Amino acid sequence: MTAPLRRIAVEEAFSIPEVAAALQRVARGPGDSLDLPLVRGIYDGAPGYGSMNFLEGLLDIEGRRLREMDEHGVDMQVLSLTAPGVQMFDADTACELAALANDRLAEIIARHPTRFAGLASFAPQAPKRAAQEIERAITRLKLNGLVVNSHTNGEYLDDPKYWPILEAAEAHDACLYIHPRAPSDGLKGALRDYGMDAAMWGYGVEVGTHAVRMMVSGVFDRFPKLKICLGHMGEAVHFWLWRLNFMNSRAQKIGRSPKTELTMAEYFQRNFVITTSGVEDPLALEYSVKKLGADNVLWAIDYPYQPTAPAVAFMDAAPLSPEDKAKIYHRNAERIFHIA
Ligand code: VNL
Ligand code: MN
Repeated sequence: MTAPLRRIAVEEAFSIPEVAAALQRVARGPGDSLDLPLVRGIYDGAPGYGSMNFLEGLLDIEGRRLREMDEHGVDMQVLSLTAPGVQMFDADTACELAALANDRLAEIIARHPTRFAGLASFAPQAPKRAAQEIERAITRLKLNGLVVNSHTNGEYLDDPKYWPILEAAEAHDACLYIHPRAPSDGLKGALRDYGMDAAMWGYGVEVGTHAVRMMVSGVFDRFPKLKICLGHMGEAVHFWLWRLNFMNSRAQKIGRSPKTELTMAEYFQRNFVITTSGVEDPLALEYSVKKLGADNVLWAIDYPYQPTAPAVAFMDAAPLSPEDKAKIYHRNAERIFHIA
């Protein structure tokens, strides 16, 4: 028997009491954002979500979480402030809480440098201040990358007003994890019913749409070195590349899509990596590795929303070469997120 591979899980959610309290205020406020059912459930005890104890799992980082990591042989979690992050707050509150969350994250990592790494939060509501926070978080706090929870007030990162964020991410070689939140008001109509708002379907529609907007708009011609990470087996975008290519080149010819330097498949290959969070399907993994290459797939659990044991069992059992498994379990994470 060879020694077990180092296991680095890269989409692992946490929170801090100050952000949880601010989300409780959002939960008690008005509005009909599709994020509210989950926010009310987790942060204000509305029936349903409460029974799953997510809040305790999000807040207890150095106790319960480390014990579960030890129990299942998870060497490291790359932590990110849980969705919707700071993106439902006013700009000033969002900037303040993003910085506070980043400071706490850096403190946790300093106490457990072999067990935790972290992705920095920022407030897209204030793009210039967000770019400054990105710089601070990467250069001073030494965080490992960035997280954004998809849309902000119904807007997406292809919008030029957000380009200071993309510019800062690219300049600091900070991979931007586009994590889900519920679909924006523009998308939500058919997704309000039957629990389709959240992880079952709505999250993938939201983030997949976000990724396609960025590819089709030509943002990657402007920021060719920008790296985007998509969870949940790429939110299925790469299952769609053939059709995206075909129809986008047709749309470019007839003037419906902007001209781009590369094809959609080339952007996906150059500018994206994906993770296995919450999709423990061997066939989906096999397709992903064949389509994108083993260098572009990273392992994740999606703690505390997904149980750890099956995520480990899934990757342990995956029919991959030892070389490819090492890439997916840890080497790609070390490269993409600058982990020693
Ligand atoms: C869920 C899953 C929620 C993964 C998440 O963030 C997440 C969920 C709020 O099952 O509700 O990252
Ligand atoms: Mn997640």
